[in-house]
Order: sequence, then C-alpha cells, then structure tokens
Amino acid sequence: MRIKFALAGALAALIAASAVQAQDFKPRIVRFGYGLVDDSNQGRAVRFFAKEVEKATGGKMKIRAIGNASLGSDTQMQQALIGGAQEMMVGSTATLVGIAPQMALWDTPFLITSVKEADALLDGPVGEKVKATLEPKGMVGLVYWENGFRNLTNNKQPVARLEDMNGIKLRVMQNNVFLDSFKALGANAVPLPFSELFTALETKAVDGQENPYNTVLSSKFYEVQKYLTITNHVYSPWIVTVSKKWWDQLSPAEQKVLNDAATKSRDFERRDTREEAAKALADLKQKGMAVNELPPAEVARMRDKLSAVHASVAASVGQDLWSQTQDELTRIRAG
Ligand code: TF8
Repeated sequence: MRIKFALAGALAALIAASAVQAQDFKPRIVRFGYGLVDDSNQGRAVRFFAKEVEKATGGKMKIRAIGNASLGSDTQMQQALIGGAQEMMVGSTATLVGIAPQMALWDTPFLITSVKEADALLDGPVGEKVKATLEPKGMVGLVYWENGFRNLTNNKQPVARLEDMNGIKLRVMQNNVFLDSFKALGANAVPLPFSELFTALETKAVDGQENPYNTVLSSKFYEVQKYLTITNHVYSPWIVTVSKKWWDQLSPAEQKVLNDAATKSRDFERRDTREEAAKALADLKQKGMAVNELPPAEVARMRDKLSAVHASVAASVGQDLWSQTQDELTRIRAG
C-alpha cells in the first residue's frame, strides 16, 4: 500500500515536472558560430555545450555548432547577433572592442601573468562588469573561455631580442590595442580577420602572427611558419555571447539552461585548453618549428616600450575600472 502511494506520488511529480518542461522549453534551433576549425579547443567546447543544452531540455533546444568562420568572421557574427539573424557565437573579446570599449582591458599586454589570475579576474567583479557592457549593445555575455597566452610566430627570423621585431609584417587582430602594441615594438602591424590569416601567411602577404600554441597547432600554422618565440605577451579570453533580441524571447527556464550549460562548458574548456597547451609545444617542435624563449631581460624591454599602451588602455576603459583591476590583481596574487 505504502509502496503504491509512493509510486503514485513519484509518478505525479514526474508528470508535473514534464508538464513544466513542455511549457518551458519550446523547440528551438540555435546557430552557434565560431571561427576555429571543428577539431580545436573551441570546437570541442561548443559541442560540449550543445550536448549539455540538449540533455537539459530533453532535446527541445538543438544547438548547431558551426565552425570555420562559416557564418562569418568574429565581427560579422557579432553584427548578426545584434540584428537577431544568429543566436550564439564564441570569439575573441578583442574583436568586440569597437562595440564595447571596456573589453580593451583584456588586451593589455602582460596584465595577466597566470591562469590563476585569469580565472579569478574574469570570473570576479571586474570580469562581470566588463561583460555587462555588452547588453545595452544587443548581446548577452554568458561566460569567458580561455583562448590563452599568446606567442609569436614568423617566417623571417628567430626573435631573440626586441630589435628582431623590426620590419616583421605581423598580422594582428582588428583592435587598436594590438595594433598600437606591435607598432610600439617595431613590427609592421597589419590588422586582418582570423578567417583570412592562414592564406595571408601561406601567400606571404604577412610574415607572422601571434596566438596561443593551441591555435598554432589546430589551424596548422606550423605548415607555413618556421619560428616560434615564447613571449606570453598577453592572455586572451574568448567570450560566449547570445543575441539579446533572441535571449529576450526565451523563458526564464530556457535562460537558466543556457547559463548553467555555459558555466559547465567554461570549466570543461579551460581544462581541455590547458591540457592541450601543455603538450602543444612539443608537438609543434616535432612538426618542425624552431622554438626559442624570449629572455626575461628582453621581455622587460618590451614591457617598457608598452607603457604608453597601458596608459591609453587605462584612459579608454576608465580610471575606475583600471584601478579596480590593479587592486583585484594585487588581492589575487596575495591569496
Ligand atoms: C585571433 C584570435 C582567434 C579568435 C577565434 C577565431 O587571432 O585569437 O583565435 O578570434 O575565435 O583572431
């Protein structure tokens, strides 16, 4: 008798739960675009996110992972999100600076010096504040993923000292902080979308580029680049964003599913990226790249050259945010 009651109760609860589900989750197709190849840390994390969302909505919300910049470059996809023609994307925060100037904070060279600092700063109040600036512009930022510490590759010469940067025609992201930084270091900096980068390297339209090891590997830059210099000159985040127009049509339950899956995908992506990065350098050497580490004294000389860039980032993100960032970093480093 008691078992029967319990079963009936459980059944009622189940019916109630699925009734809630049926109302809360509409059948939806979500186009989730990204710029790297399918077999990359970015692609793996988008597919992880897709599975989580499908599981949590009983298959009602289907995420179409569309990589290779097939939906356009980062900046093109951002416009599609704002207009409501595309639902989701992940891309570099650096390409958002034209829309949300405070994103420039993440482009500050040598600001973040460890993954511990990165996670604490991005997931803390400073990261939240910067993320929130997207909403009035028509996008909702969910979470930061790791692109990683950027390093330099080129086809001209090993970069062993600052002067070796002279005259290297270097592709940079479409972003003024990157442009100014590499000009200050003596390179001939050329802004290009990532989707055009491989061809530009292959045809020698540019001599070099800078990206984390993971991307040098997944995008096969080792096929068209000889020298890799370990500079760790900046930590780049990726950010997962949603079209605000579309987001506002979702039920609170649907929004919660996306938020929860995004948090899980963040943890998955950072772990996966770090595991890959730890092995990537050996892979790149094995594939024939000549690797050298920039000596600390030369790194110091580069930092000196970049002090004007720091001042201009501080001015464009606002002194308050800049000071809060420095305070947070001091706190994180002490903890
Ligand atoms: C770059 C970035 C790229 C990202 C990616 C396409 O160099 O580091 O890896 O924007 O989402 O453009």
